[in-house]
Amino acid sequence: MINLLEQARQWAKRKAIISGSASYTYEQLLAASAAVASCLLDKKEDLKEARIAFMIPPGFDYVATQWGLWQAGGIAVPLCVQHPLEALQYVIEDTEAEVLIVSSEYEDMLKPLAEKRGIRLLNIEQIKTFPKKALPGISLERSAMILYTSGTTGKPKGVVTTHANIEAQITTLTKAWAWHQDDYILNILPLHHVHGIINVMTCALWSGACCEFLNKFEATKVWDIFQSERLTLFMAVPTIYFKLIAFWEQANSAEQAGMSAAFANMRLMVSGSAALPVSVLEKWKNISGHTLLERYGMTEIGMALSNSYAGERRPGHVGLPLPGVSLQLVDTENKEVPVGEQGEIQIKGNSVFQEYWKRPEATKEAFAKDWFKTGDMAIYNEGSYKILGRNSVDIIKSGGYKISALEIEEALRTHPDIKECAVVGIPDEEWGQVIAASLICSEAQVDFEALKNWLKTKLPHYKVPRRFMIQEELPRNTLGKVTKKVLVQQFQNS
Ligand code: MLC
Ligand code: AMP
Repeated sequence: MINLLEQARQWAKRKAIISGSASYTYEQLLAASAAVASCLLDKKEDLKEARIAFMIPPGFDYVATQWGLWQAGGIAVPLCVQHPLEALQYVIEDTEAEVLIVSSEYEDMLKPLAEKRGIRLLNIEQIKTFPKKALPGISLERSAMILYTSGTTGKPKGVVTTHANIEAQITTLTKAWAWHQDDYILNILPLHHVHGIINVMTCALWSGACCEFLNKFEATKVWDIFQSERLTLFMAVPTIYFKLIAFWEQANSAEQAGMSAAFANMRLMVSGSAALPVSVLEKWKNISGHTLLERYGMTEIGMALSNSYAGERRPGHVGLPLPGVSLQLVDTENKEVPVGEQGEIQIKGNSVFQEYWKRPEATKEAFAKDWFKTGDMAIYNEGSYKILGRNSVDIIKSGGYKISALEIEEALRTHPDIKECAVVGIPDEEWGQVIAASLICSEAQVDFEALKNWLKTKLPHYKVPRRFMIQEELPRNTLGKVTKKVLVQQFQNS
């Protein structure tokens, strides 16, 4: 039984979703999702974990689709609404999606692909009023969702979570952060990653709260909504707080005073998905009066560490394991490190994902016995953990998105003018890291703008390097940790 839907029945008449000028109750959500489920089932009794990909902007239709396919026994594969066709195709093909649900604006783009691959294409407008039929019972052990994440090897991998995993991820957060039915949150995050899907949208809907959606982050719109004083919670990546601060700073002093007075009803503001610079935490405190609650998580595990809701929120730290999450720090030999020494974070608990989709070897490698190896380094420091960065320089986090340096290098090496290259993330207060590429070229002159445009066609789902450096020769073992660190230094000094 999917308890999220059971929960929703008790809030039937309450407002669940606001998008634009439209508002929807839990009752409407339940009805539309049952219709979606009925249409998906067609003559079947259970979709038996068929992958249902969907490309729908944040809002009512997105949730009706997600809840609908879950009730029919499908696995949710949310597609990024900003991705171009090539990137969508990778996800659709890798998951072997059987059905593709779209909102009207994406139908033309996806129709040829659906036809070519024999995928059933449905428009959400046409299915959300479908006559209701009997729906199967879905046990919590069944797979529920596949989200894509980059690693140090190969193409992005699909992270499969079960209904039980998702429920564990939600319930630990709703308790720790005291969610209740009178809460009101704004979602400005993309809905193909856990931060937006679980922490914001699903925690709200589990709690009987209201979730308002904006299609895309815009500082001016978010400040307007803050000033309406309807929010009680807000969650974002550090880059977004940086941009909200920049917007406040360019306002005149009367406007600034008005903006800063907007937080009386706000009870919690959270930051995560990347390290929160202490400077951003402090500026935000001066502007809003709120000390951001920083927490640490990952697609594979949901949220693992959180500063305290009611107690101390220590700058530069991510607090303690959430209830139900076990954590250990280990050395390179997989032995627990003594307290106060740094080690890799390993996580165990019901919130930990089931497997990488169709990649048994990668799944096996990701675990040490039953501990998931996060690849993040941390240290325990007087009652709180501090994240020290990743143990691989090849994973870049930029704007809260995970990016594989190796994937960009592989693409760059296919360019006729590039003989060798190395890609690194360089520290940046706004983006966390910005991508930089060090190149050995066969031509003395390289047109970086042309190169960027070329790269966009090769890596349509990625942000491309912002900075380039031409080298005579790259340090030996450039792909190893030490020499990539040298490159980072060179970029920082240049
Ligand atoms: C965009 N730009 C960048 C950039 N991204 N520049 C450098 N580095 C980057 N990473 C540039 C663009 O090229 C463009 O410049 C300008 O910024 C505006 O681009 P945009 O795409 O419109 O950006 P914007 O909408 O402002 O997006 C910024 C953002 C977005 C922060 C809102 O990146 C975002 O939504 N991030 C959230 C990702 C997220 O949810 N992660 C959670 C993963 S789950 P120009 O010059 O072309 O105009 C996870 C687990 C956990 O991590 O713990 O939560
Ligand atoms: P993703 O794979 O996109 O889910 O990103 C997860 C990664 O984001 C983690 O492995 C960390 O490297 C990083 N991350 C998430 N939260 C934090 C945080 N509060 N501080 C530092 N890094 C974080």
